[in-house]
Formats: sequence, C-alpha cells, structure tokens
Amino acid sequence: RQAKKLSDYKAPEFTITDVELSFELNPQATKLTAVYQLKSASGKAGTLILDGQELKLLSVSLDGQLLNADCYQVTAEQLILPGMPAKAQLELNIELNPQANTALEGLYLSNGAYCTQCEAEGFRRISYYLDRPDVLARFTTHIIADDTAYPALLSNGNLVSSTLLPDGRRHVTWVDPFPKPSYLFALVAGDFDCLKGSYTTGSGREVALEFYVDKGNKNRAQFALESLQRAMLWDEQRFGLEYDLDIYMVVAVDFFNMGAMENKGLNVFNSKYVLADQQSATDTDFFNIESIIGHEYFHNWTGNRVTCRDWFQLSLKEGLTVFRDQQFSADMGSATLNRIDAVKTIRTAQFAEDAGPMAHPIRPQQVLEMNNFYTVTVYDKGAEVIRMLHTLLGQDGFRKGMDLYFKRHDGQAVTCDDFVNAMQDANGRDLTLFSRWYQQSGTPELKVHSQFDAKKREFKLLMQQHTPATADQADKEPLLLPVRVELLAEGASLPYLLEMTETQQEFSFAVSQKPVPVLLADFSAPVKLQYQYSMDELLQIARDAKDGVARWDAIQQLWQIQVKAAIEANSSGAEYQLPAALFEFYRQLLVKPLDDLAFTAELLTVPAYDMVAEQFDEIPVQTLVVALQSFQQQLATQLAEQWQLCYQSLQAEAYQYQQQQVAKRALRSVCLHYLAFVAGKDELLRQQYNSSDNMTDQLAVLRACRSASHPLFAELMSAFEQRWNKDVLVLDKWFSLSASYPQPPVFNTLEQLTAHPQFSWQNPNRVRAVFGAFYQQNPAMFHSEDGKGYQQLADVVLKMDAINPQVASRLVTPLLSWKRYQSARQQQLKAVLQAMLTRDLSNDLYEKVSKSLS
Ligand code: HT7
Ligand code: ZN
Repeated sequence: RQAKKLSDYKAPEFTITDVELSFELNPQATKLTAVYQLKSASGKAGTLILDGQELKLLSVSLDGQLLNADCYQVTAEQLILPGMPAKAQLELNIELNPQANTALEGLYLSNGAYCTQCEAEGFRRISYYLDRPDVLARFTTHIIADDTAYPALLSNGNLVSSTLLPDGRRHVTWVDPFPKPSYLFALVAGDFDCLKGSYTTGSGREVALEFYVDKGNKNRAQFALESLQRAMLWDEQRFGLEYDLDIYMVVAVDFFNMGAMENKGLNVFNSKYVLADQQSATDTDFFNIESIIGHEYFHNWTGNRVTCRDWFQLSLKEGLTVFRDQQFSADMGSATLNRIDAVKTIRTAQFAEDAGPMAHPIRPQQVLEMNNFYTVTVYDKGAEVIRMLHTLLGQDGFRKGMDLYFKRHDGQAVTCDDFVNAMQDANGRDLTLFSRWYQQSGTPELKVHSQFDAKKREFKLLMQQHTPATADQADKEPLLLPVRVELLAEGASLPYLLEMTETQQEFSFAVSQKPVPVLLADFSAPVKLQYQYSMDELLQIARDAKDGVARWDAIQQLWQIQVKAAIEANSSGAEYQLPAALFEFYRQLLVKPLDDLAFTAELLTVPAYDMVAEQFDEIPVQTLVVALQSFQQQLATQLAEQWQLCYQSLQAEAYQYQQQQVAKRALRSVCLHYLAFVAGKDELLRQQYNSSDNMTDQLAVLRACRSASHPLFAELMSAFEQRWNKDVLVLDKWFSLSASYPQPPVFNTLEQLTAHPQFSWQNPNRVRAVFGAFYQQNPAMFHSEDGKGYQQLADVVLKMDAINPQVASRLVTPLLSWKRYQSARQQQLKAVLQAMLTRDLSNDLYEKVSKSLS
C-alpha cells in the first residue's frame, strides 16, 4: 500500500473547467452521464488519469465520438486515457448502486433518501474525475427522479429549471456559478418536510434559507434555522463576510459518517446536529447545533471560496474554521466556559494523539488514507495555532490578515503558508519561526521556575521548552510560544504577554512583593506546563486570577495533586482522604456560588478520567478509576447538606435555552450528581426525573444514577426506553447510558443493545452511541482486567470494517495506545491488534493498526 507525501505534490497536468452531471436516480442502478471540459496546463496533448472507485463504466466518448474499450484502460482506482488533446470534451456513462453503499461515501441512501458525501475523496465513487481539491470547475447538475417519491431534488448553486416529464419523473437543473473542487459537490433527493426562512445580507440581498428534515420534524429545526441567521450576521460583523448565493440549504440525514458537510449552498448534516426541542434535546445538544451550524456556514469563505491546494493543507480550512466557530460560540454565550471546553479537548484527545502511534503535525507530511486525518490535531490543535496568531497580532491585526488572505486568494486553492504569509504581510511581522507549528508534531513541555529578589525588587521567570520525540518525528526544535501571565500580589493582578522563542529564556518583572505567577493564562499555547505550585498558591489563583480559565486550571492542578497522593497512599494500602482545605473551598463555593453559575458548576466537578489519565506516561487505570470514585464519594458525603441546600436554592423554571437558565441547570445537575452518592435521595431523584419539562434535567438524573451505580438506574432507564422507543435520535442517549454503566453486567447489556430493534450496524450514530460511549465513558469496564473490553471493541471494529471503514477506523483509536498501559494490558491490546493485522483490512484500518505495531 502506497502512502502519499506532501513533498511529492505536483500541480495537475490537466484541469477541468466545466462539469455537467445528469443523474437518473434508481436505488440499485442510478445512471450518470458526466461531461467534462478539459484543458491541459501545458497546452500539449498527454495522458489523462482520472480517479475512480467501485464504478461501473458503461461508455466513454471524446469530443462526441464513442471510444473503443482499447482506447482507454480501467483499473481498480483509475481511468487512464492516453493521447488526450490539450482541449477536449470527455463524456462518461456510469452506473451506480447507492443501495449497496454502506460506506456512506459517494452516493448512498439514508432512510430511502439519496444523498452524497464527497469529502475527502468520495467524488471518485460517483464518477471518474480529477478528484483533488486544486481542480476547480463550474458544475451544472441535472437530476431526474420520480416526482412523487422524491419531491425534493437538490444540488449546489441555484435552481434554474424544474420540469415534470410525461412519465411522472421530474427533471431539475442546478447551476453553481462558483468554481469548486469535487469534494464540495452534493446531491440530495427525497421526500422531506421543509422549514423555510430568510436572511437579508448587510448589502441588502435576500437569501432563502431552507431546512430539509424527516417528515414530522419541522418544528425541531427552528433552533438550527435561527442559529444559521445568527452565524450569517456574526460573520458579516466580525469578518465582513457575506453569503454569496441566493439560497442556503441544509438537509438533515440519519445515516452520516461525521457531524456535517459544508457542500456549497447545500450542507448535509447528521440529523443530531439539526433537530432539537426541549423535550428531546439537552442544553449541550442545543449548544452543539449552534456551533456546528456556524462551523459549516463559516466554511463558505474559509474552505469554499478559498480552498485547499491539497489534502495535507486540511488545517488551512479546518483549523481556521474551528477557530471561527469557537469565537462565534464565545460571543453567543460564555467565553470562559467555551474556552474551558476547548482546553479539555486539547488536553485529553489531542495530547493523547501526540503521544500515540498516529502523531502528526497539523499539516501531516504523509498519508495513506486521507479520512484518517480528520483529527483532533488537524482540527483543534489547528485552531489553537490560529488562536496563537490571533493572540500575537491582536484582534485588529488578525482581521487585517484575514482581509488580505481573501483579497489575494478568493477563488483559489492554496496552502497554509499562503495563510501565514497573508498574516505576516498584513501586519509587517516576520512569522517564519511561528510557521514551525505547521511542521512539528508533539506536545511541547514548558518548565518554569521563579525567583524573587526582595532587595532588587525583581521577580524572574526562568522558562525552558522541550518537545519530546513523537512516533512520526524524532527531532524537535523550539517553537514560538505566546505565554500569558498574571502576577498576583497585594490584591492586584498584572497581565503580561511573553513571547518565548528560544529553548531557554528568562523574563524579569519589577515588583515590590513576591507575586504568585498565573502561568499560561487562557491556555495561550497548547503546551504542558510544569511549575511547582503549593496548594495555597493554587487556591489563591482559583480565587483571585482575572482569567477564568486560569482559575479553573488551578483547580484542575489541585486535583492532579490529589490523584498523585491517592496513588501513593494506595501503594501502601491506605485509603486517601482529601485535605480539609479542599472541602473548605468547595463548601464556600456551595454556600456562596459565583455570579456565573455555570463556571461554579465547572469548578465543583471532579475532573473526568481522561483528563487525569493524560498526565501519566503509563496510565494506572484501576487506581485512577477507584481514586476518582472515592473523591466523588468523599465530597458527596462530607458536603451532603450543602449539595442539598444549593440544589434546593436553584428551583427549576419553565424551560428556555437561554444562558442564565443553562448555567442554573448545570449547577443543579452537579449538585444532583453528588446527591446520588448519598443514601436516601431516591425520592429527590425520582421527583426530578418525573417532574422536569426538559431533556437536560431528565438526563441529569440518569447520568447521576449511572455514575453512582444507583439502584434507581434500571427503573428509570426502562421508563426512558419506553417513552422514546420510536425516536432513534433520543434513543441514542439511552444506548450510550446503557453502554457506560460501570459494572460487569454491561457486557451482557452490549449484546442486548446490538439486538435492539432500533440498533443498526449500518447506522454510524447507533454504533457510536453504543461503542463510542463504552470506550469513552466507561474506563472501568473497557479496561477490565480480563481484557474482555478490548476483545469486545476489536470484534466490533472488524465487523464494521466490512461495512463502513471510516467508522471502524475511528472506533479502533483507543486500542492503539497499548504502550501507555501496564504490561498485562499491553499484552492483551497487542494481541488483539496483531490478530487484526492478519485480516484483509481497509486502508483506513490498516494504516492505524500497522502504525501502532511498528
Ligand atoms: N469538512 C467536513 C469534513 C468531512 C466529512 C463530513 C462528513 C462525512 C465525512 C467527512 N469527511 C470529512 C466536515 C467539517 O469539518 O466541517
Ligand atoms: Zn470543518
């Protein structure tokens, strides 16, 4: 199997300027006629090589002449046409079988509706093509299908004609005036309900907004529509970017490999990121909908108008667009809480990726299967890199850079260097050193010491940076790190922005008293910080720092200290008791919550297993699980009265998705969580479950009961299943809760879940709901000592590989990091991976499994 390398990039020898596609839809035999206007870059004739996979080629014509089969060559992945003139019209006739397409790439069926997914390399499963992002063509799409069964026939751009044919079929034509790469092509055909709205752009143009959803779900799309309107306004106000077509359509489908897809003018969404109402969706679901609707909309400029030259540049559009959606969410709600969530993602999933066999820079250098590189590194670390530019240049400087980027590159396919150059040139600042972030993988460690000289009234920070070797790259160089610092002294906080450029550097500050340094405030760089804080200093930061992220982070560090102490106590057979100072801090927070109740809730939450685990080179699974459970039990028991009083002070009100209410529910849920660990709270739990008017509060009860392994769990879960049995999207929550029950019966439960009438191996949402939850939210059982959890997941991965390689390849991730565990687990993990490698694997799975064993 041949990996592709960034260093091998060559501009295409031929390009396609215009594409005309005509689809006659049929579940098993869709007919496609594809007509391309071809042009050679050199002006000379040559061999044209088109990408194609799993296609039935019926005929090929060149400039109107049918070609004999010996004039071209068809392989498993290419159509090779020698002697192609410098300018030509090529026509292909192809037959497709959407019904057999379980990989959900190319043209497939979702509950009877046709839809497409072309990013990254899915268009080649629709037609032979130059399926690479630097070939930009104008697309015209004709769709012919039965008018009764498929009243909605959609594609990119604007609808230019719609004709009912005598045989009862309809023929529609869509023209997209913006040249685009094939990965942005989309087609949808089905019988949907449509929620309509509109948006008037800053320059006064009216844009039709249309949301296509399963029948009966129109009301559940209202929030998504309003989110889109907010996103459109925000992008005009923040970046001066207006929408450019007359119509923006969103289609919600149940069968989908990822969250959503930004096809030009016709987004396709996983229905879970469109449909919501208070009965069926949680506050987090509403938040995610707004953020993902924003993300896909923002791609219209960062991704579609300016696209990627090649797939190694994926972070050009994804890192930047995640940064933009994070800024949008921060402006729509709490900036601090949004930032905390982003930090959690980096510290858990991204640092873990850096430490594992799939480590790669935000611009990968070598790829076997592109679908494997839609990663937390490319997306979220990519967004951190953009954020550092924003920190270094300031909001205005960043905006100047964005303006220049669009001025230079609108309508082009470009590289990450082009983006950094625009930032550099617009601000007159050399960003050569900064660019290293694009080439270097791994998590930098930032070690800091401090010195105070009372006589000189000088405080010094001595900083060292070091990036450990990663699986893909042995040698590392120093990076440009923006380090936000606050110095706390005499009740005041002084802010600084330091720029670290060397391996070692010293920074001096004139102060009269020894300050407590708040280091890496706002998590200003994606690094691991090491500084010896005392408990008292951390508590002071938690109380007095200006930056909310730093306050939260101080509590995280306090918990890390507790975890280490608990592990030490455990090794000498003792049970560790949390210190009085920590109870006192929590008691005060409960008696007098901060103005921001959501932030208070966040501070009162014991870090999750994966946050704590990431601090260890070798993860002591069972000790961590036991320690975290014991911490929650101790807090629950010691402060039982305070949890109860705080809970009672937060009376439920008629549900609205609105900031203050969301915050209040978050704090109530935290109180309820601890109360589930206290005896005698059955009535309270039952009461909240039965009386609440919304999914957030109901799910809080189920989650609390699950975490505390409370006897009520089974009873309430059964009620939930009965209530939501017909609504698969909601039932996914039940699947996840069932799979994350932290006790051994869960292995039987997993079997029962996959036999449930609503479970389907073909539907990624169902598979992820069960098995994603099992490995992400059930560390005790996933890592169970007999290796059963690993074997269970390995079996599922192999089964899925034959159905949907993208899903299989995402599911395998937790099995890859065998080096992070103690020897018995290492052996078990290695054994399942080695067994996998003896099978005939997809490229997706092969790339990951083989790397993990090499
Ligand atoms: N740009 C999209 C990435 C994507 C994708 C989406 C759905 C299914 C398969 C996919 N492969 C890649 C989504 C985004 O980042 O906005
Ligand atoms: Zn994206």
